[in-house]
Amino acid sequence: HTIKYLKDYRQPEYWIDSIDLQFDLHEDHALVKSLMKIRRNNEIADAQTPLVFDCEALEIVSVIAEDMILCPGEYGHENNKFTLFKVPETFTLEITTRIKPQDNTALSGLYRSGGTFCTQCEAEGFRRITCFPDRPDVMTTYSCIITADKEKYPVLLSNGNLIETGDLDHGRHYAHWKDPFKKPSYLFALVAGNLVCIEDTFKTCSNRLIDLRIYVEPENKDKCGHAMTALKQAMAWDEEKFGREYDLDLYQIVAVNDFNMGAMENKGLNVFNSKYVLASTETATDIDFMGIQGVIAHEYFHNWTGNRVTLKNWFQLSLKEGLTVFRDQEFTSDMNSRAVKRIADVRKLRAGQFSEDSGPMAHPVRPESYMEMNNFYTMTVYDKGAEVIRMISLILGSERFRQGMDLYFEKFDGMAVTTEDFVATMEEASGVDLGQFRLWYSQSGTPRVKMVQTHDLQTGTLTLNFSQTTPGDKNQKEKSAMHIPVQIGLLDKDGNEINNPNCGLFHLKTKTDSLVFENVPEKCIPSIFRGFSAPVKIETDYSDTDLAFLMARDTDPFNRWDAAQQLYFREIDRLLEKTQKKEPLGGVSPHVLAAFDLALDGAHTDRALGAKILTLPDENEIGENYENIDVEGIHRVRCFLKQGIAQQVRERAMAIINECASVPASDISFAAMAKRSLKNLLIAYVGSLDTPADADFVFEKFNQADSMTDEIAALTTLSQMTTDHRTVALERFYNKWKKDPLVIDKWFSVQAVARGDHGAGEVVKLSGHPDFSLKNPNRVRSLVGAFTFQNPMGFHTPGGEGYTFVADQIIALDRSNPQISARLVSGFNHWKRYDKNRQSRMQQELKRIITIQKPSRDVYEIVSKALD
Ligand code: HT7
Ligand code: ZN
Repeated sequence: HTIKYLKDYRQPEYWIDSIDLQFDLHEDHALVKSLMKIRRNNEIADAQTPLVFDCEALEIVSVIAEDMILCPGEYGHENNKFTLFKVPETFTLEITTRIKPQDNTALSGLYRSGGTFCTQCEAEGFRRITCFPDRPDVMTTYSCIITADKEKYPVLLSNGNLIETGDLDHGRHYAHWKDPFKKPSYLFALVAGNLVCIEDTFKTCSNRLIDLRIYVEPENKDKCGHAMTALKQAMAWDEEKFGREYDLDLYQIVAVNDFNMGAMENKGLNVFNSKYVLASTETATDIDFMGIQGVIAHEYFHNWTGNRVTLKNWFQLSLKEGLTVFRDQEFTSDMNSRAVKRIADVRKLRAGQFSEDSGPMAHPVRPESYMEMNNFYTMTVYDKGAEVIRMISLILGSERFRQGMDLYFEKFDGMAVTTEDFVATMEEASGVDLGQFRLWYSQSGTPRVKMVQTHDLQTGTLTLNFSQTTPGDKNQKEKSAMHIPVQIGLLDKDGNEINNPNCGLFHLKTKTDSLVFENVPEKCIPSIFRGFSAPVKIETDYSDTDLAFLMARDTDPFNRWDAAQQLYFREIDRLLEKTQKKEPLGGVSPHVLAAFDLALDGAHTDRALGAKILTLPDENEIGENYENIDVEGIHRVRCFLKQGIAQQVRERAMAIINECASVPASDISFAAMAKRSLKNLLIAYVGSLDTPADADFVFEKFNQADSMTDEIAALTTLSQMTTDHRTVALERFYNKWKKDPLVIDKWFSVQAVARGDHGAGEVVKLSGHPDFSLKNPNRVRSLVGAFTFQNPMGFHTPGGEGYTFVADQIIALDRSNPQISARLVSGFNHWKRYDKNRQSRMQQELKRIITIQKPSRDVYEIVSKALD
């Protein structure tokens, strides 16, 4: 398995000016004819330079160069490369390949999902369809003719515009598509199936009418409305906020059940995991509705950030992904609540990306090397990448940021470029120096920032002393100081903003620096990193009273939530120390209970934010604070804290639950979702008390639920209780929903994350359930993924049964779908942070995985880095 390095990047030796594809789809194979116009890149190649294309899992049927049939000896076909040894400066090449979509379990290239043929070409799937320079800097115009049986596959789709359709002999038919825009091969798509569509239109800012179509299986036709609304919202928002208009006359989305990721932004023909399209309030939760809105928008925004302006090479992945995540986060903030969206994103970043950044897979936002590109669709590239864009927009200010974006599109439309091109353009448009800021792209690891206050009440001088460090890792042993934007405000003792010239944006650029505020004669509290202005770990000298004050009074809603988190973390830490010393836990600190009580009052005015503030960090988020993770201790003290709070607020919680009960299931407005989230959070608190009366109460909520949000929330709470209602509810739920795969995924997940203290037995048993299958990625994620990543007690069972179970799944899955298999391996990445027993068991499983016969490149890369 070879490693590819950014420093080795060279331009392609041959350009492909156009490609005409013809697909003949049959039940047991597909024939792919590709006719290319090829031109030598004279900047780096000459007449001696062989033409080398990528190819994988292909049977080559024929090769014709300039109308001359070549025999096998005249071209090379080995080690996933197709070679022509000597070629003219320009020529045509026709290659016919035979592939087996029905046997393609990796879901990369052309494959079948149920009765539908579909493609997934990002990152390197096009080479599994035909021989081609499968790299994003080769941009080509595509035409595509599809022929197939008309009855089985009435719908034939590809990128761009439909040119012609017609009937053929033997019950077959064809469709001819042409995409006027040049694109890299990873954006090619084809779909053929028995699908129905819902249609709508969108009028653009220049009055062009765009046809919008969402294709699904016939039984799901009534579940596409929300996705269509989201698409139209996204199209309008991109015009308003970024001046970006859609460019083709047709925008198509297809939902498939078997998909490795969330969705794919193929030009004019997005292919989606059905999870991010289908929704009705009976079958989808509010979180699902939000997820659909975000992913539909994300893929739409790629049309400009990714498709029109694309990547020079895969090391630049964050150029499109970080930027597009930033754009979808801004969209969601504008459509719903900015504070709530920010909190959700930061929780994800802290739990997932910070942990990635401190483990064996740590890499910069712009990686320097990779073995398997699919392993680099990471939270660092996506979510830290989005944070980097957010910091640029903060440093430049929104107006100059917009000017920078306009210039970026103007300069690079139709080109394949780099993150450096992006940053340089931002500098050019704004005049701001981002020299040191570039480290955010090249240096891995999460910076730690410490803030210590000194306040001289006599002189009225408040000094905030900042220091920053980033721990060394394999990428860079010594880290340089970063340019860290710190958004700061000051609050007086009544919670009013103090107007001081030094409030606002502070640029921390050196290892230590101080910010001095004059004329602050009275006690005040600084509120720093407002809105989480930089993706760093923050340490402060706040007292518990300061945190409780910020939690109640900060004018920055994100920092109110963050203060609550810090308060919970401190309490957990205090309790954890007691458990480790085997001391009795006593009770929950009165100041924490008082702060919670106050927050419950505040939840009346903003329920969505209230629900976030009242949510305890989960066990993974807590574990992230410790170098050595005490699995049982964390579980125990978190339960203790939750129950302590529940006891205290039970009566008030009941009142709020009743108050929020009236919202109709069909109402998916943000206000209605907020009510449901607060209500269900409080039901979970009550349920944590686990008395028979509480069990009856939650069971009643389960039986009364008229939306999936309420139903799954009650089921989740019940499944963590000891009551017999648990079994009845799970069975009832299964029987009600057994025909709906997306709901049955939820049924598996609920059980996968519950009862960790009972060991891994239930999950092992569920993997033998007739509805469990390794063939469907959503199902694998819902059981094995949820267990591995969201059930620390179960996965880390001291006897090692959790590890063995997951390793068995990884090994089995690696033979069929390496991408999904490799994702699971990262559950073992932090093995060195556990006790000796767990360390040795996890290490043993990693070794077992890597010694199987021929592990895939995907799995090999993650395991070998974890073991290193
Ligand atoms: N750009 C898309 C990435 C993607 C993908 C990557 C590897 C393997 C399968 C995949 N499916 C989709 C999705 C996105 O970020 O929008
Ligand atoms: Zn994306």
